[in-house]
Amino acid sequence: MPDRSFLAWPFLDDSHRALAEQLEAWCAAHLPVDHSGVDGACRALVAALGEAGFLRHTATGDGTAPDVRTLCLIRETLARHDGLADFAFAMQGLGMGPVTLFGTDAQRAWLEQTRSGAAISAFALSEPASGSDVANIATEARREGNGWALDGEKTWISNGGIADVYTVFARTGEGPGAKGLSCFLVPADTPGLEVAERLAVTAPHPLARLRLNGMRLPADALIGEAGRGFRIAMSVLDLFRSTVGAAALGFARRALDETLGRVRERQLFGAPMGALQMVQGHVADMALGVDASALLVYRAAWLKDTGAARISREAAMAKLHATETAQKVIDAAVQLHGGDGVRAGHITERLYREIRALRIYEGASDVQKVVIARAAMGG
Ligand code: COS
Repeated sequence: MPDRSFLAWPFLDDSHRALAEQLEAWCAAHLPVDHSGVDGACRALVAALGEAGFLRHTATGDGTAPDVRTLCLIRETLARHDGLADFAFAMQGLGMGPVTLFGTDAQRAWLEQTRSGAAISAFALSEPASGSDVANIATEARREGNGWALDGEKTWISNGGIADVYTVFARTGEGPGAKGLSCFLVPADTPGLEVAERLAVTAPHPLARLRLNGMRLPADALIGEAGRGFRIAMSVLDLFRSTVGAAALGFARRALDETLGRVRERQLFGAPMGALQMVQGHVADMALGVDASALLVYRAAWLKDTGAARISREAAMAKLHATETAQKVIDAAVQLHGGDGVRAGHITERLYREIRALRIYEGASDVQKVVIARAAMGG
């Protein structure tokens, strides 16, 4: 059983502690699922998480931000049990993030569906030539008649191919670079929206490159104001970046927990492995890394929940530290499991594959360093 002492920290309150108990019991009964068909597994996970009521925490439905500590707690718990369950949960929040924070009442009607598990959502920001450099988005949205026509390409879109609804960022040209972007709500059956390619990655999940081919949208598809798309994207990422750190924290806790079992049971040189100081050194580094990540993740989440206007710096620190540390913790777990650590299907081998992408998506570690350095230098 992983260390749960963090639940007593002052960043969390009794509602979080009750939710942690409820979710732990649900995970023990339902996870992990079979990952052999990721589309079907994700659809089933969204439906199950919706039915159990957990997806209602991905958005509020009244224009306010969701409780970030709740998102973090759910993500770290799901990730500890099954990375695909964490993915299915998280994308419902990220995909609908622009609608949750900036949508009209009519647009927010979609939230009833994504919060119940009746619809799957996706966040379409990245492009082949614009991943870290969001201000460089090339997809174009032109005003046409009463609405918009969009042309371009989006890639690395999680849930691409299985989503029922997308939030899509495009250049509308009110100003140069970051000042000329807008965000749109796009049902998956919109003519001109095509899945150009499904993408296979280290830890498989639904992922696609999308082509927008003269895609027509009505005027009311615009989310927030035209020209505010960059700020919308950054506000959504500010909210969800600490939750990526939370998922990494869940993977790291699982790796530590598996390692503690291993070093207690495995005999080496006539004694349990854990008696060796070399092994204790690894265990100490892993435990310290996990706690430091948890402190940064729940600090960022608590700040947002208690009214901070912007948490770019704290969310960047949480994501950077938790994902980089989880990679090291999991690597140590693989090492201490010897041959089993790299055996296909072993929990440590799975964690080793699961963690890698988290250092890249929703802002690569390098981008988080830019955000932190700019904040530290006051600009
Ligand atoms: N909230 C609100 N506004 C923000 C903001 C935030 N978190 N971050 C920046 N802005 C505003 C800035 O204040 C600035 O406004 P003014 O022009 O009025 O001064 C404007 O947006 C442009 O900001 P900035 O100059 O910092 O933009 P850059 O082009 O330098 O980009 C980075 C900054 C690199 C941090 C940004 O592009 C980024 O986060 N990239 C990673 C994207 C990412 O996560 N991709 C993954 C896709 S989702 S899986």
